[in-house]
Amino acid sequence: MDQRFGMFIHWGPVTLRGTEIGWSRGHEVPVEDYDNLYKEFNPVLFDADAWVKTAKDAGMKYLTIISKHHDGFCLWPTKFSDYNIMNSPYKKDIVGELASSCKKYDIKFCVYFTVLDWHDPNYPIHSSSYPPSNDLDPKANMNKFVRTMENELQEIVTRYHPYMLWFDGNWESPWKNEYAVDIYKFLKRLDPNVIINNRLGASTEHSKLTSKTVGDFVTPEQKIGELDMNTPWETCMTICNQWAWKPNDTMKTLKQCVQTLAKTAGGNGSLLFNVGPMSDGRMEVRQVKRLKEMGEWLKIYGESIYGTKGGPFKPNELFAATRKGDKLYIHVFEKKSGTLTLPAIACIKVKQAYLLKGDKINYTQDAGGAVTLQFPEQLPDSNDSVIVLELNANAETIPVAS
Ligand code: FHN
Repeated sequence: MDQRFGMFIHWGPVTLRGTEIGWSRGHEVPVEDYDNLYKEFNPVLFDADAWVKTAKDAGMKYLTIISKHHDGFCLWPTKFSDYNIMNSPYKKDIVGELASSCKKYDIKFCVYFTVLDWHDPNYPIHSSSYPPSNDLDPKANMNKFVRTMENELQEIVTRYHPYMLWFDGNWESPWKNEYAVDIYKFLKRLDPNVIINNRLGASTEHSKLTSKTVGDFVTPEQKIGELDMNTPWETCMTICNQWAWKPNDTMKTLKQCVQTLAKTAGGNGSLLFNVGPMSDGRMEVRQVKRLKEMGEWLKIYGESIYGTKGGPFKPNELFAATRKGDKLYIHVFEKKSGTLTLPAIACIKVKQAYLLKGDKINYTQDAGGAVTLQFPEQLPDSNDSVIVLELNANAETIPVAS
């Protein structure tokens, strides 16, 4: 959770069509076509170091690569399915190359792994639909399917030693929580330190803990999670709209990107920000540029994100707050007027206030503890200017303001 910001990468042969990974199978792309795209998949411009360097320059601390998505195609040389990268013209271990590059650039290497697999004959559902189809294939065999899953996960954990495993596709009826509990224990036996998200347990609820949750943190999707000081959470979100690459897809502005990160950290959560590389192996230049711009912001303001806690104030359109030790960081998104009055922080005194890496800020604090900040004529950053309040106590102990 202290890492706060990671790269998510959705990629595969589907990028040859620019449609959504998994879900376009049997819809925009007929199944027969989709399942044979790997025979044309040859991303000769793929450069693992370039992808990892893009993450590093963005200020990201971890990277999560799709090893297998709902379409069943494996981006690593697995012994347990012929439907893998070594049977494509490309014939290189994408997952392995990214694992080595992450090590080289000190980026924590993480792996996405789908539970459901519409391509595997032993998984009873073979078509992408939501709500899921109830037409279960009687010839399928879930026990064999779960064993294949264990074998493939053993390959991934013992070969690439992922820091975190990001499961997904846990909402269809063939998947039972018993399988999830067994797999969770199996993985923690393989590597007690591996972190596992909450999409292993059989559930459609991703944003909060439930009695059936199997995993270590919750995963709101395409929205910023609620402020929560107890349950670890990580929002996953696309820098464009589609998870896999789509030509001319709408890309988020720098203000949207920076404020999404700050509001996520302000909610005490982390952001897993998704990029969909192209079929030739390159990430779009405009997306790399946008990520670099986020990195420029973090070079100045990173102290107010990495290793901080969220709160005590709820993030909103005007500001969010993060905290570490005796420092409270106010992320100012918009200057509606010349001042900003914060909810009262009882019995705690503000010793001084200043722009992070900048000038002093004038402020008053009333008897009830409410602080009013005097904004300078011009705020240094129109996307998010950070004001530091040094307190006479540990900011992390302040209860969340109701
Ligand atoms: O179906 C997937 C989708 O393709 C994508 O992988 C996202 C990423 O979190 N998860 C699922 C939708 O909830």
